This record gives sequence, C-alpha cells and structure tokens, in this order.
Amino acid sequence: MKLLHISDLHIGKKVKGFSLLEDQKYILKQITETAVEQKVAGIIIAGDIYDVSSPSNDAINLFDNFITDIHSKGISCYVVSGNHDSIYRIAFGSDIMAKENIYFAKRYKGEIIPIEAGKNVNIWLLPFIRPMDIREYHQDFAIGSYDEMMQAVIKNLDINTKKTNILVTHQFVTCSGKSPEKSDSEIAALGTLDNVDVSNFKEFDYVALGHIHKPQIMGRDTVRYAGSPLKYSFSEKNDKKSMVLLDISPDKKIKQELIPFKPLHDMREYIGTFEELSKNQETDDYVRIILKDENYITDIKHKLENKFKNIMEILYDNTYTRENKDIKNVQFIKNKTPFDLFNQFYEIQNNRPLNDIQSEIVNEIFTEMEEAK
Ligand SMILES: [Mn+2]
Repeated sequence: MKLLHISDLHIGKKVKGFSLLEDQKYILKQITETAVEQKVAGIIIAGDIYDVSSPSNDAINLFDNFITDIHSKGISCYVVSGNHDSIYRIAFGSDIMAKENIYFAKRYKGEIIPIEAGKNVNIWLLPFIRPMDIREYHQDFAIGSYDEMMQAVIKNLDINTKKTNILVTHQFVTCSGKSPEKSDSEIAALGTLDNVDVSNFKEFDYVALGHIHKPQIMGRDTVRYAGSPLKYSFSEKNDKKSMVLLDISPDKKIKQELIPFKPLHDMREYIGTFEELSKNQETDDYVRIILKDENYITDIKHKLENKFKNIMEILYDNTYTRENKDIKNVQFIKNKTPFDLFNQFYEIQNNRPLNDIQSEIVNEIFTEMEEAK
C-alpha cells in the first residue's frame, strides 16, 4: 500500500510582496499527478495547509480544488492542522467528509480514533496542540511542557502494534535536544520551549511530520519532516524540496522514496557587480541580488529587470554595509560649518569622504540656504 506524505503547503503565502498562488497551483497539480502515477491510496498532509488562520478566498478556493481533484481520482486524504491554521476552520465538516475518505483531524478532546487506511494500516491524526489546549482533558497529568503534553496524549492511545501505525503531527520534534535545521520562513511560529522529543513515538512505525520547511529525518529514518513543497525564504535557496512516497508492505516494512518537486519558479541568489550581473542570462526565477558595487546605482531594479524578471530583493555588500559604524558613539566637531559637519556625517556613514563633485553640490546647497535666510 502506497501513501504520499507532504506538509507545509502555506497556501496563500506571499514572499516579499509576491503572491505565490500560481506557483502553489502548479505544485499541487504535481502532487496530484504523482499520486495518480504512483497509484497511492492516500495523501498525508502534516499541517500548515494555509499560511494564515483566516486564509483568503483565493487560497481556500485553490485548496478546495486540490481536495476535490484528489477525491475524484479515488485517493484518500489525511490532514492535520498546523500552527498556522485555525483548527476550527480546518475541522469544519470533517465528519461529513470522512464518509468520502477525506479525513481532517478534529479538535483534540483527550483521545484520537485511528483511521483504518488499509487492512493493517492505522493512521493517527493529531492536530497541532499546545499544553493549554489539552490540560482539561488530562487532569490526572501535570502538563507543563510540550513534552509532558505529548506523553499524556500518547499514553491515552490504544495502539495495536500488530498493525502498521502512522502518526501525523505538526509539533516541533527534536532528538535529545538536537533541533532540526530550520529556515527563516518558519521562525515566526516557533517558540523556544515547544519541542517534543522523538522518543515519545517509539510505538509508531512512521511519523509524518510537518512544521520544519527543510526536508529531513529526525532521530531515526522513520520520523520525517516532509518539508514545504516550495522555497518560502532565501534561507531555503539550497533546499531540495520533495514529497515522501511510502510503500508499506504487509510485514510492516516501509520503503521510502523522496520525489523531488519541480517548481514553476526557483528561488535563487545572485552575487556580483552591476556590470557582471548585466551579462547574466535572462531568468524568471525569484531572485535576491547582492550587489558588490561600492557606489549606489540609481534605479537599479529597473536596470536589472531586463535580465531578472522577478526580483524580490536587492541588497548591497560593500564597504558601507560591511562596516556600518554606530552613529551614537561619534563625537561631532563643535563650532564647525554645516558643510564640515555634513562631510563628517557622510564619512561616518559611508566610510569615505565626499568626492569633489559631491562636495561642490553640498557646498552650493548650504550657500543657497545661507542666502535665503
Ligand atoms: Mn510551516
């Protein structure tokens, strides 16, 4: 029996003001096509369906089309909400949709009923939870940390270890204090003490994780972050995004295969001077440009746009940006002319004095101001 594990779709996400909806539509189509090609029985989505708890109409519409498409191919779906999602919105109508084999995790109320995905495969859907969400259901437990919360949850499960048990969760899973490799696009949602140790999951044959955007295993090779299908920050520029194809045999053995995503636009970084970058080949990837020029170039975005169709960010790496002095600690010369003060200020900020032409312009401005008094 085959299953596909994905997570962190973040539908509706914008990066640096760019809507990624078309990219997401493209990648969701790839997921559906892969699921059909590989003849999977179901798709596991381990949280962060949307980027925000109140997603836009376009985002909801895109996910609706995706789920409807999967359903029309006779493929099941197993979904939990992530920390970016609203559990109430995700769990809406879940009992009704479950009858059509589209399973959305319900709000956690002290127990989880496993879903029989195959004759001998149980899938446990745990939506993203915080200790405060579940204390009332486990009053015999002193739940302080996230780890204690997970112990309480797992202890309450009636796991038949003769079957293959798959847990789907969006908690921040670490291994003996070792964190996974993080990215900038998930930081906003992560606290400092919200980790859950991987040792909690000993009874599960596979743990389908969401939350961390770089695909990776955690502790053992059957506890895996699927990662986001697209790069959602420049810190992910070297990530190899993929979906996880699981092939479960009757003897509980699980084969895993990573199937790489092919995005509509890649996200890349280019470093060089304006002259060097002007010789680049045309690209419509999402790019961050790091300019090595010492002098600022006016209208730079416009000038680079004939080569780079989707510039998300332009930064400078030069003497000024590398040695930015703290202006608060500078002693300004007293009893000097406005021009001298300006010149000193300019030098502190740019690590070089005004050149002759600049001096002339600034001098002229101060003279005019003086005359206007
Ligand atoms: Mn996420």
